Amino acid sequence: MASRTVYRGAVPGSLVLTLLAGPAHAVDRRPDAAASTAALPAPDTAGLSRVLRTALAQGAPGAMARIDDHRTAYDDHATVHKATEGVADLATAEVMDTADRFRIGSATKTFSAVVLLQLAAEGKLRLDTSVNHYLPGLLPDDRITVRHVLSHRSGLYDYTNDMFAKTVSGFEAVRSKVFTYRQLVARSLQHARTHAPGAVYAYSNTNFVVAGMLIEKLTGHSVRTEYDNRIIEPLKLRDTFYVHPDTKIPGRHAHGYLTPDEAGAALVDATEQTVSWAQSAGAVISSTRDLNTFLSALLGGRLLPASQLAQMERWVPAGTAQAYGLGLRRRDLSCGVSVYGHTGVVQGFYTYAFTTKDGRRSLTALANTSNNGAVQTTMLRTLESAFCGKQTKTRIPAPFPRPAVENDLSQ
Ligand code: REY
Repeated sequence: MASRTVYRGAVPGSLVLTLLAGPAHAVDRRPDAAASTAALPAPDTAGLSRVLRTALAQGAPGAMARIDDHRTAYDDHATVHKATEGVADLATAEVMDTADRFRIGSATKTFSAVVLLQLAAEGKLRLDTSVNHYLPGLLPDDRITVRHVLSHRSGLYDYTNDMFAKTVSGFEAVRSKVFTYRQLVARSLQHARTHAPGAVYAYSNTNFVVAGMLIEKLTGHSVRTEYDNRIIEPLKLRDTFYVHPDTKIPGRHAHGYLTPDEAGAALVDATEQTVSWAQSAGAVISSTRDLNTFLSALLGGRLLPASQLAQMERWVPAGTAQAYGLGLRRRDLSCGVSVYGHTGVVQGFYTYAFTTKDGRRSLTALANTSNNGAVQTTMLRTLESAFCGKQTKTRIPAPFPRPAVENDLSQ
């Protein structure tokens, strides 16, 4: 993708200049373990295929990955690596194809965060203001801010924990339901909050239901309209849709197969569902190409002014070798490279979508099953193949300078 500005909001003058400069002149604001994609080893494409085959051996009907590698900022035509294994549809034996669309689950959260950060750039939203200022009376604690919600530090219980305590019956109970955002928040509020506002990171879908409510309140439009106008149309993402509450994936797509909790039980075709239980937290449909384009544009500075992207990259610790910003996850790989994006889990689909600091090398990988921990762990290794290249033997990663993790959780 060319270094074209697509952000169309009202950005203060100096920020417009930064945006117009595009990725070729974008300035890294802080030290990073691998700021330049030129320094990355070539992707290990044979290793990538081996990882996908392992996912099949562990129970995924199919798996695929696409790497878009823009080696320099001036390189409009990326080198594309595609890998596929197995089938997109068990009934027809149609083989998996990287053009197949699929449900991206929580990678949706990055879309929601981008919309809100554009609204912040337009002066319509302040990150450190109480959610209740914008949505009076919604939450039981005025101290919960927009920033807490976008960084999973609100303490709002994740209502999907009890919704999907039983995997298949929980799914069947909601697959054709249409929820309002308020109904989902109400389910969360039946439980005590998990911690005080701002205290720690605790992943919860409730946060990005609140994000969807904020988008609709501040714009007067549905999240679908805002995703379309601010992201999908400007980036020409032809495989990306928000069709809620429609249940079908438009056009060519992979079927998703949910793994039951009972060992040996047959996979459940979960492709068709409203995804109303997730909406702005997880209901977007996309493709490997579009997710790579989206993340490349985001990290390349073409969706947000630099100051808003910097807010998105204020990290809080979020588990081993990872940190969370605002709707954006950072993963620290064994070779010393950090990558930025999101994972997604929706019934039948595991998604990994990550890009480099400069947005020039992106990977999206999908397995068309879920509720299978072995497959989920295996698919994480696609990141190592894509960004760390060939590694001769398994090694204990040496310590390397990581990008800063924010320890000041006070705000
Ligand atoms: C919901 C359960 C997962 C998935 C979830 N997804 O919160 C959001 C995300 C949108 O982070 C389901 N697991 C499965 C179970 C476990 O039902 N009992 O694995 O498909 O992407």
